[in-house]
Amino acid sequence: GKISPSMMCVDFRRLEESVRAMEQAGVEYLHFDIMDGHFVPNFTLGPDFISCVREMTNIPFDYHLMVERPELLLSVFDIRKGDIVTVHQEASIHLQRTLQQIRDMGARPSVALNPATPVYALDEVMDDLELVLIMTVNPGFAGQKLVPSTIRKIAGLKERLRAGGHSHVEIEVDGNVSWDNAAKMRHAGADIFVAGTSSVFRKDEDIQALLAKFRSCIA
Ligand code: S6P
Ligand code: MG
Repeated sequence: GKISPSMMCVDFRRLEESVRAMEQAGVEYLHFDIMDGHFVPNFTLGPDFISCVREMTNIPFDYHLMVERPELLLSVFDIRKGDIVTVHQEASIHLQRTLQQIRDMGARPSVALNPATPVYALDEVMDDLELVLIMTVNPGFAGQKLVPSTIRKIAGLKERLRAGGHSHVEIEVDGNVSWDNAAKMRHAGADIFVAGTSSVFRKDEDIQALLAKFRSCIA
């Protein structure tokens, strides 16, 4: 499995040293939660912060847009070849066109599903995406508890991808990916794991040691 640490959980006073620790641990992506106060009742990271991290590292970015009409905001971010750009199915009216726009930017198109959104909502865009992000909590905040039905949902998606000839599509999981939940999600078929306060971001604990432990949970 691949690791994508959630940057909204970083101690911002220690941003640069945290990024170095993630480099040392060989994380595959950095996960940026972008919230607009409309699609979700919270505000988080914006383009200036993200560009600042871009100057520190070459780790590919994993943009998670929890915003209404994400297609109108793609141009404000420094999106590079190989980055993941995830938009929510529930927030995108012209989803196919938005995924095409992301692909045209050289990035990896991805769609997120809230816990209440069924996987069949993606049937008509399967050829347009490279990843599906299964939200295992309702989006908006770090530190929430798993919605249990989402574990079954991961397994259901895995099977649907296989049956439809889309096995190359990766499954990312986001929300309460604790040590225990990570193992369950791995078993259900997840490929990319967002690490947050449930695992690697803990006050006064060594992030590098926690990342190594996380890696072993998803191996
Ligand atoms: C939630 C957001 C997530 C959180 C992550 C935090 O809306 O999309 O990426 O940052 O879930 O991890 P945890 O372990 O605190 O749930
Ligand atoms: Mg997220």
